[in-house]
Amino acid sequence: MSETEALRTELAAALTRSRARSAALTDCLDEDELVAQHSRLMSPLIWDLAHIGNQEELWLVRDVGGREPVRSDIDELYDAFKHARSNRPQLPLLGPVEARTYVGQVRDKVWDILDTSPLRGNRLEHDGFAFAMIAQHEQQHAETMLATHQLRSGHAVLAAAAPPAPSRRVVGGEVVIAAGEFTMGTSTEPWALDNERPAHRRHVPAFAIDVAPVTNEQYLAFIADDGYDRPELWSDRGWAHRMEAQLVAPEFWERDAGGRWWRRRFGTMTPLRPDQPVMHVCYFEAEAYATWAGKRLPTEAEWEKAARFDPDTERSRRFPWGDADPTDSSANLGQRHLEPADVGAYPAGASPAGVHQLIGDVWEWTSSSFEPYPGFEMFPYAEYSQVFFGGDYRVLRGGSFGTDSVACRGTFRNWDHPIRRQIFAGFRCARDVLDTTRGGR
Ligand code: AVJ
Ligand code: FE
Repeated sequence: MSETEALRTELAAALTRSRARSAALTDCLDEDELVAQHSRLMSPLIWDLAHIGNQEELWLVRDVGGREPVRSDIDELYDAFKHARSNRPQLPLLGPVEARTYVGQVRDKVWDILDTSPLRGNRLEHDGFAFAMIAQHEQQHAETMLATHQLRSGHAVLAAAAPPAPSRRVVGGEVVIAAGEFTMGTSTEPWALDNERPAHRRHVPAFAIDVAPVTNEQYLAFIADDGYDRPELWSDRGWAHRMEAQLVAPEFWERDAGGRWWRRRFGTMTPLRPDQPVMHVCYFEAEAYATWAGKRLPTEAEWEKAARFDPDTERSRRFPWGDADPTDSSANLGQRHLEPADVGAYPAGASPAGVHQLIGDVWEWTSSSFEPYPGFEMFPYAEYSQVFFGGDYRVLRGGSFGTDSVACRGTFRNWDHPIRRQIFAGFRCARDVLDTTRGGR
């Protein structure tokens, strides 16, 4: 098989996998649940599905393929910038049957277009970028649909195997990353999105970073020490939000009469697992916990250096474990499990410095706002990244158990408002250290 044919096969596999997931997340619910508003923060699931098809039509059928529109009458309905999520249930959306027909018609044309694209030449087709961008888009919406599933009330409809048990004790550990430059971002990763580019050198002062994400048990100690009632632990904005939203624990946590904590997970109540990364906390809660622990959140550059920098070769890897794509033993990705694994469950995925579970399990809040890298070039559309730069967003890194590997790598950047808790986000802490090594400043 030629390299181009291997690439075509890989793109087809990514597109098939994303569609199987979108179908599984929508086929398991009745029509009324597909059109319902499960939360004002989310779209009806059936909006996500048709929006996935519409983006695929815009980029692959019309732009790459140069074909006639499948449906030009619905572009406006599925333009994410025309209608707020909370208003989408009121729109004259395609019904479940129509939406499924639509995405199927678009996909049929895409198979034909993928078969005939040279997968090189113009920038959109080069290395299959546009096809991979659409697979990433569908998987990002599938993760959003998974968050909608978590928000819906009613009986459980999703099932998956339990995550692997830990094989290392990593709670409470931290490692020091020496001061120095490293290469952040990428100019060579073929399917990296515009905000991950270009590769550039960054000097990062020495810092210490937690070996694992903060666990439920660690977070419980913060709650038990009145963390939610001590304004001095919170930023001004964080405290104002904590008061207004009456935050007392992570979202989906419930305490029974005996004082025992439970977590609602996709319609099932389960006892809180002590060594599992804490999840469904907003940025402000993460920040307050870090202050309580005598630490702080890592910057985005610190997170990426911990995840990618190999001190032996002084180069940045694609992933903490090296350049190979993720496998089932390196990271908890792809909704193989419906929750994060306990910390210490993926020793094969650790970085050279011994930092665990940077990829998969939970998205990790960083202290950085979402900004372009030096030399940023918008591609192929401003509404993916550019319009969000300078807004009220914090960067999240690393992906969750619900992130597909096509939309996850050491350079991948996610972002959300600092008050959001419905995403599968947790965090790890960092702190300043005095640098004693050569080259430190
Ligand atoms: C990168 C996850 C913030 O869901 O708003 C989906 C991804 N962009 N459709 C989002 C996205 C356009 C985006 N995030
Ligand atoms: Fe979208």
